[in-house]
Amino acid sequence: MQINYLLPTPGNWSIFINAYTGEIVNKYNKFANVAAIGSGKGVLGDTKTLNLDKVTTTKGTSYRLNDLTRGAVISTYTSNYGTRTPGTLISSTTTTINDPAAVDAHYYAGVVYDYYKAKFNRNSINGAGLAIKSSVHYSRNYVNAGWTGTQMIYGDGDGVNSVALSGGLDVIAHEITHGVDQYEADLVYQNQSGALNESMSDAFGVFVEYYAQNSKFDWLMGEDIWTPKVANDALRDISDPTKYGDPAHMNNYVNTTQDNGGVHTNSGIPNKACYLITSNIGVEKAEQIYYRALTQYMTASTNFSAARACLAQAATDLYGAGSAEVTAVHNAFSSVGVN
Ligand SMILES: [Ca+2]
Ligand SMILES: [Ca+2]
Ligand SMILES: [Zn+2]
Repeated sequence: MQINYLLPTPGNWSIFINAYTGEIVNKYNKFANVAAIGSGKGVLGDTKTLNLDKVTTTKGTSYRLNDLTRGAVISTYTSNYGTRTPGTLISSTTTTINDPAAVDAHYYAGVVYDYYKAKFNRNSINGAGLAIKSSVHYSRNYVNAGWTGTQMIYGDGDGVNSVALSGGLDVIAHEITHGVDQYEADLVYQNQSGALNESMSDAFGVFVEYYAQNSKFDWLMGEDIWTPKVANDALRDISDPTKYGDPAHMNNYVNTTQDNGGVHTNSGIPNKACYLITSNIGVEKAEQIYYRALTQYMTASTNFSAARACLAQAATDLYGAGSAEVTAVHNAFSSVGVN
């Protein structure tokens, strides 16, 4: 199974997910669970209200990271510093959840669910209420996050390069968008289609933060979790990919076999186009164009040039042929050398 990561991984290996599902037999399954409210501190120390469920058994009451309030159940597990997924559903004997990485993974998954529902009337990752599962404490000192094909995984970081990766809303939006992509265009995670896959995830990372964290809007990926001792940096800059060594024009396209053909590098080219389009017509039109292109026009093999055509067609559908929005798409791709 191919895992779509937030960051390049050393080498080019694909992880084969063990056939063992990690599902723990629910020893409470004779007992009904009901929705409950709790709270906990996130990775950056802020307190968040959490949707939990409550189960009472002969052994007592427990509150679990199962959000029953949305059109899809959102569940947050721990891999317990190993690599099994999903691992163990996180629970507490009180309504306080003392696990910052889990608090943010759970809360932000809800925010991203709400974004896709509010903006596009999409019910979860597959558009049909697919359960949203996340596993935190994946491996040890792990500086990455991923979409495994069925769920999200989040490392705790190493404390130097990053803190726990679920602390970034854009990171979680990025990973969930890999899931959305899988059920829509299903862009092959290699070369140009792979870089486009990465770019779509970065774009929705920006769009989701605009929706939910408007007062601290930015064009950066991962600024909240990256290098805790270094201020004002990030993993990537959508507005200026070259700031972190990524190309922003086809003249600088990187031909490599690393990182599935540089999917986290060459994403800078469509990222720059996304920045140019969005800064021209605004997030609220850009996100509609991007979503329509991803769900109606892009296919597994869409490359940068085809992406331009898909986005232009989506803009034509939404705003009319010859509209300023269509022109914005064409001008942006022309300026990054994609015709
Ligand atoms: Ca950001
Ligand atoms: Ca930093
Ligand atoms: Zn990714």
